[in-house]
Amino acid sequence: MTGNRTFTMIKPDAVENGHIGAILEKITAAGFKIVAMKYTQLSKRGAREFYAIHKERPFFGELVDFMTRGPIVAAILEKDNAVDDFRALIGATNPAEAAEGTIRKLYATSIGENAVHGSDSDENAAIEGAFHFSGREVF
Ligand code: FUP
Repeated sequence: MTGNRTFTMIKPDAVENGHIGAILEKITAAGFKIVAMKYTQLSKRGAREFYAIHKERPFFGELVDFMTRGPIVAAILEKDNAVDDFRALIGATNPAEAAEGTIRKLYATSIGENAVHGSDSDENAAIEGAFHFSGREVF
């Protein structure tokens, strides 16, 4: 069974470059409803926890530095088949490999600074949503 919610972040590069509005427009035009949303900034500790699955990877330090260097928009989105449909909307991790029209193709600059996050499973969507929206009935 596939769930109907996913979690996203508009990352510091896209916020710095003024793409919040355009990215939210793409998201809502694709049929996602915004269930919860906030403009916030990750602490180093928070970023290390959020990306703990990558802690042994060579890019981990850069990833934490990048994700904490400025504000982000965190949101929970709702749509049928949310996780897979949102991954399709954002495109491949590396924008050079992302399909035309995807958010990363349009707004990401590199594999490290790739504009948006999208959960990769229903289980992670619930964990990541709860990380940012603790205390709310979002899943
Ligand atoms: P995705 O699920 O598409 O966000 O990609 P991953 O979970 O594989 O990677 C999470 C984040 O780690 C990426 F958004 C950016 C960063 N990353 C790098 O900086 N270099 C890499 O080679 C792979 C990922």
